[in-house]
Amino acid sequence: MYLSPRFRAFAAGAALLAASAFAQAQQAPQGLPNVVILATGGTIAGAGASAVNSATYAAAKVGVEKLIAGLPELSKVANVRGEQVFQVASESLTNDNLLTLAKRVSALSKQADVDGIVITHGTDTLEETAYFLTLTVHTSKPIVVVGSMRPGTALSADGALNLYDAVNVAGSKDAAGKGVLVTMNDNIDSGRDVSKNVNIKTSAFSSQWGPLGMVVEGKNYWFRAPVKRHTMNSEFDIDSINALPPVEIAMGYEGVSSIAIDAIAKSGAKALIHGGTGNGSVADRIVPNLQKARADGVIVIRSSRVPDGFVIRNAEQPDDKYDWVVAHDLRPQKARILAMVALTKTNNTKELQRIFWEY
Ligand code: DAS
Repeated sequence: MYLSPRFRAFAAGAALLAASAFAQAQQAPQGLPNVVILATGGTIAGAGASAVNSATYAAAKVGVEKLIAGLPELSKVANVRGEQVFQVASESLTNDNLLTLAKRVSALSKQADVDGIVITHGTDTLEETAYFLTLTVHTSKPIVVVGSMRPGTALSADGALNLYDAVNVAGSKDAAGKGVLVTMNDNIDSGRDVSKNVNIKTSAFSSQWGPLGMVVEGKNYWFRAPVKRHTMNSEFDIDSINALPPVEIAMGYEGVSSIAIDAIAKSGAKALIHGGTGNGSVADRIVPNLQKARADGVIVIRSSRVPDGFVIRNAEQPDDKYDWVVAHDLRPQKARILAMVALTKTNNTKELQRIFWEY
């Protein structure tokens, strides 16, 4: 049968269109949640020289597209797309990086075509970013921060399963409204509570109050929910925060001097977190230095270097008398995050103490 060249061209074009529509349909199976992965660097994007290098490697080397391409299983659980926000080791992230990331998360969370967000992140400061996001991003959509303790090139690397879990949770309706979450080593932890407690094991992350649940083979198992204020119930909103006030940390230890406290007090810091011994104890000889810092307008917040428990107000020190704040169960690095956020709204110590009880 004779077909004119024009018809043949038309038929070929139509066939191409049909093929690409079919491929599109294959690529984005209907009914899957839309999950955006924001990549910032860290070990989960790391690479080592050999498979036995589980601890010696370069962080922040692998781009987000490669992370996604390296995990084809993701396409069965969500329609995933990636954005490379930074490519850094998390110990080097700055306050400005934190603001940029949180504002991007906030913007994406408002998009109707985004059901959940995953942030791949270095593990060193993951707990601080997760807490900052839970304090300031107004969404009930799942936001999941994830890292890995070993690079993808290592034997028994943990990044792939951590990322698979994170995308599963981020695409899960039952993960909504639980604040920012962290999926590491099969656990689902609260971004507020979780900390890195071991510097070289895949079981590094834990919360003293326990995980919220677990994710196993793509299914979430929940056992508790957060009680502290977060996300939609937070009085802080990243969309109206454009700078974070400087807050520094001084640790307590046997033989401590006032060098760090005096330097911080003179640095223009708006608050000083004291990571004290025991229940936030302060060596007698440096109490006057903290009192002077307070008199000069610096907010003094007592935390503890002891990982678990919580600082009891007016126990080790007369906080009412000195007009100091206690950090409740927050470790110094988390107390600093809350202090920076709180100080964007108030420097009233009674208000600040309320905020430390509630968040
Ligand atoms: N340097 C660490 C970081 O980027 C590597 C990691 O554990 O992710 O936090």
